[in-house]
Amino acid sequence: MSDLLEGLAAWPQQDFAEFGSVEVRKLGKIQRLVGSFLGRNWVAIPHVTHQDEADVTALEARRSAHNKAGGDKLTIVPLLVKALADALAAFPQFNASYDAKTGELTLKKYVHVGVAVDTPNGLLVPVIRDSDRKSLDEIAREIESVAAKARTKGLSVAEMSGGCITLTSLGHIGGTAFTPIINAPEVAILGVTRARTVAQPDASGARVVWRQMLPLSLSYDHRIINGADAARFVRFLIDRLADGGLIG
Ligand code: CAO
Repeated sequence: MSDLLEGLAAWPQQDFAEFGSVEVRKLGKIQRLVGSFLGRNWVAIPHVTHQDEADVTALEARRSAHNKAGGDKLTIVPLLVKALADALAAFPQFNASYDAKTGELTLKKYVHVGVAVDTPNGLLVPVIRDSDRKSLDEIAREIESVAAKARTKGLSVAEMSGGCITLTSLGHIGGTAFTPIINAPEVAILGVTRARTVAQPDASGARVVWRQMLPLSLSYDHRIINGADAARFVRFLIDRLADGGLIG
């Protein structure tokens, strides 16, 4: 890994107090650990991020009806976990891990989806095991409970291990697109930002209709996945999200 930095200038050392008043804070253990993983992954994996938008107008109408009918509240995150589980079954090279030392690609027959959770101590990624075999309500309940646990008590290593792909959603905050960093040893990560309502021509082109568009940002390991496959993977997600059928 250190060879990758060869030839680069040393990190700038500065006494910031020379320029004005400062406060020095030590980063927490989790933030430092997560930061070291992110730094490694960013440097060691050739990332490309594919951007697209899913028309979620029908899905959002069904989700809103589902939530109004009572029962467990559904956000778009469990729907995305379900769509990702379907996409991993259709595109096995996305459900894989690559060992550059041996040149071996391990293809996984299980589907465990990680969901990034923003906590006061840093970013944690609990894994929803067997996402392909769980109902939408089960996934929604599990995300809610594991996210609450991540924010209050923290998570065990076991609860954050074994993920096949990660979902990172900033949609409740905003954004139009971003470049998420792959959570090694996975080979792809899906980032989601805020859905927006846009005016578009209808199929005939004669009328303008309002559509809800969800921005998707898929970062992938270009050693394993080529751009065309990434575009097909995201297209698959878009089709899965467009028909509203994810909500039974
Ligand atoms: N577009 C528009 N609104 C969205 C949305 C989107 N893409 N995604 C979520 N929302 C809305 C939800 O519908 C909900 O709205 P209402 O309360 O009005 O129904 C609201 O935002 C709150 O969402 P939430 O955060 O409570 O729940 P969630 O299921 O969307 O997300 C979780 C759960 C755990 C993924 C999220 O809370 C979280 O921690 N995300 C941060 C991940 C992160 O930091 N990633 C960065 C990694 S890189 O550093």
